[in-house]
Amino acid sequence: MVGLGRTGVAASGWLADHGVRVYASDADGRPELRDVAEKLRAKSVVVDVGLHDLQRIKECVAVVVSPGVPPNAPPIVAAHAAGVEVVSELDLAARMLTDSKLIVVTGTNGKTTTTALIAHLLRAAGRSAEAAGNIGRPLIALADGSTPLEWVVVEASSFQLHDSPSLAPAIGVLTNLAPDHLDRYQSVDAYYADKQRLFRNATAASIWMLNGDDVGVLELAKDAAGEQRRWSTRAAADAWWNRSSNKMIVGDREVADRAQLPLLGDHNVENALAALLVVAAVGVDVTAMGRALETFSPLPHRLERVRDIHGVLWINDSKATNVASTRVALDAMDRPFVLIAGGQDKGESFEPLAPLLGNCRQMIVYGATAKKFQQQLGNTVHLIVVDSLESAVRLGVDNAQSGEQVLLSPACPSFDQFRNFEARGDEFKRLVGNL
Ligand code: UMA
Repeated sequence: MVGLGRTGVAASGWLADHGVRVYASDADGRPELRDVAEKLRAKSVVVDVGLHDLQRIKECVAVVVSPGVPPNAPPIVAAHAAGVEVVSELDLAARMLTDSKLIVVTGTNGKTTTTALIAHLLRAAGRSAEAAGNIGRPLIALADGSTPLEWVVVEASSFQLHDSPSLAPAIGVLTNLAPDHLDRYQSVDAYYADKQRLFRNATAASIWMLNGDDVGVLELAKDAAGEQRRWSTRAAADAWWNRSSNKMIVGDREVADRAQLPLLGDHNVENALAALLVVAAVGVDVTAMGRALETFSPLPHRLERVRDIHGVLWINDSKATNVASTRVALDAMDRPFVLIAGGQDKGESFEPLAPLLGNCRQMIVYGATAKKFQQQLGNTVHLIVVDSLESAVRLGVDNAQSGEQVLLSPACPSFDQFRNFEARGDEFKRLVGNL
């Protein structure tokens, strides 16, 4: 097992519990890995923290790779050179979940909400269903030998798809495509090529749900075997949003009113249409799904309303780790706002944000990309550079006026100052909670 984050711990533990001899290692020597190592050693896993023993890795029968470990990392290069099969934890788990049908959701943005919505709607319809994968719960956790689920809804990142040769979704969903992860991929095309691996085991029985408004999505899917259905927020499609009546429609049925969806931003209508298309394909009566949409709880860190303080609404969108995701958030702002952004540089240009900053009264930037924001957007918007998220929140309090919003939507990964986007969002909520 290469990498000992959430995935590595779950997969190593599962394999050891099932009688497999496991060597697990993590290049990082951070203190919390010592506890992790002790727990795994108690299951007879051989563990190295702070190094990968490449010789051992070359002698393994297979390597399970964590999503955050890039293909050019020394342990992966060594495994390939020695002819050792390299698979993702997702692939390992999918091979074990033979009694469940898989719904696999990928795309640049919207995949977590769509995944959670599908599982929620299926459960509301009385089906047994759970969500797992990139959403934060390793898929292997569902292969625990208990009563098999009818449906497993898997959020798959491009990193996970890269090493998942046996993943064969009954239903696959592609939400949208935009440049992302350019710190890991040499080109946008290489990133899209990993997304296209969703279709690699397509058969005539496969069903693909596609964003009909995204030409890149349609292009990527065009040669995939199976049936293709589309959703649209612009024109009639298999599922679509009729803006004049404000209804979401599946086939010839009006399923719900836009107002029944308890989520900020019209991009969430797209996510809801995708989810409705999926449950309709499963055979659920979609006319009952309007009520089910109403009971969906918004996910943390995605346009999450945090608090209203003296008429100023604070919104946590820490999950926005790329420009496309922040564009979606800006599009959802319906009143003047202060924007907080910044973080690690993953090579993207911030200029595509400019056309959406008309209502932005002030932009506060921090972190490794602060100067880059200033260079690229300093002439478009009133922009202030600060040293930390905490300083940004303090400045936001001083400057936001009643009737406005303060939005944290960083457009960057968090790793320059935080463990991950969840830690960044939690810190934002803590700071806002203390105001
Ligand atoms: N490491 C090595 N050697 C290396 C490089 C890294 O040992 O050469 C180690 C790191 O020190 C780290 C581990 O490998 O300890 C990598 O772990 P990981 O980053 O894969 O983290 P996990 O905790 O296993 O989380 C992963 C996903 N993380 C990533 O894809 C970066 C989580 O997605 C996912 O929820 C989890 O598996 C459960 O399936 C997070 C994410 O940011 C949410 N995903 C990206 C996104 O949504 O944009 C793709």
